[in-house]
Amino acid sequence: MRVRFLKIGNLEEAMEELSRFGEVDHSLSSEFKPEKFVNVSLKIENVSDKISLLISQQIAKYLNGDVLVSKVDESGRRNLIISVKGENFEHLVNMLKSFSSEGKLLADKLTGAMNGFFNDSVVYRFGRKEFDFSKRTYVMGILNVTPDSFSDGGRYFTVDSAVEHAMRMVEDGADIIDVGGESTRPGSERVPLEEELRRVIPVIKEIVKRVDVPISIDTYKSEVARQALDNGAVIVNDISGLRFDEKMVEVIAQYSASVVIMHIKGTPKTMQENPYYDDVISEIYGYLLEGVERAQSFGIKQIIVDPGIGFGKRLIDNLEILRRLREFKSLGYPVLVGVSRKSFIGNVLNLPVGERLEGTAGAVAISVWNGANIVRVHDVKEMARVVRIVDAIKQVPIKQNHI
Ligand code: 7PM
Repeated sequence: MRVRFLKIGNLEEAMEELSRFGEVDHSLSSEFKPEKFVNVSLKIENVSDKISLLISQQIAKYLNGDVLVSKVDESGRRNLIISVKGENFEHLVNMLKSFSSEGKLLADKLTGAMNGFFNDSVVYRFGRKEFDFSKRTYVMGILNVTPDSFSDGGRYFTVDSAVEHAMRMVEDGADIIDVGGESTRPGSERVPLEEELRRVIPVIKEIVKRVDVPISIDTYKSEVARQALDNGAVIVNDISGLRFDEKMVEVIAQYSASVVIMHIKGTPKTMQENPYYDDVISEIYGYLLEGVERAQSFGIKQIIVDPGIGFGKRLIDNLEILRRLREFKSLGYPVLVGVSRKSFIGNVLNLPVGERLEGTAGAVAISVWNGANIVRVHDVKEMARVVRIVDAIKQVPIKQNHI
């Protein structure tokens, strides 16, 4: 006799396990359905009393699952945690759909969250290149064009050497080049607009001629974004998640560009002064959702979300975000993560920035394992290898040899 726990996280894994089970004795078994071996647990926040009651009753009576319902808050809303079998999740969604307009809205959100969490069925087009996030994880190479850049000591701030570095990163496996002219290091002062433009625009002009990967501009200033997009950049990487400059969202929409919406608590100058969260994942999730809705309302299609490692977070927050990264996939958009050489790695290993390659590799591996679609890194050659081995272990693309 032997006993072994099975780790079945999704339908593919359930199908694979059942396919090697051999012949089933149907007279003694439940109905043969792989969905039954996958459990879905999720949190539903801020729903009406009516919907809460409906879900609670349905789960208790028909769906053979579990449900936790909070007391109503001041505005008459409740939070729920539900846990149901895969197949019953579908029943719940269908039941909600036909209940009311609020039910239909929730049903759509549940379906979206389900798809985001369990698959990566998103394909984006950046310039001439197609990014199929179900196929593999992509690498964004960091090009700092700041004289005080902490990680390359300002070695790459002349146009020529910046371009050379960009080309080298592409050779090493970068799928995107992220150009930034303002250090957002904790405590750093803002760079004047003219200075930021002087740093990034000549570099962007030159690298779009020389490399064929998409260029993103790392800025929270709409004028920098506008000129970068005008000169060939196609993605705006906004560390403020569209909040520091109210014109940013319009500019991105105007150029039909893509956007990275990142979470930050506070501003780069103040963010590490005593950050605190009651519920770090929930707070970041809410912030990103607001940014996503803002972008959507302006017609922006290609949205990427990023929890913003190190931007107003304590060590334990950064570690929890990486451990629970997959939760952000319920937003339904590709997830980007930037862990490269960051101080949380220095804090764990007690090592200076020049000694964080292995720590970065570990954090990148965990990010990819937990669902990151793009990793933003300095050490492209090494991290592209890390990404490839983790993708292989994850079976991305999924092995299609069962059933
Ligand atoms: C000094 C300190 C310079 C820290 C630069 C940094 C992210 C980002 C940065 C990120 C996205 C760095 C950071 N980090 N954009 N820009 N996500 N989307 O380590 O994590 O490069 S700046």
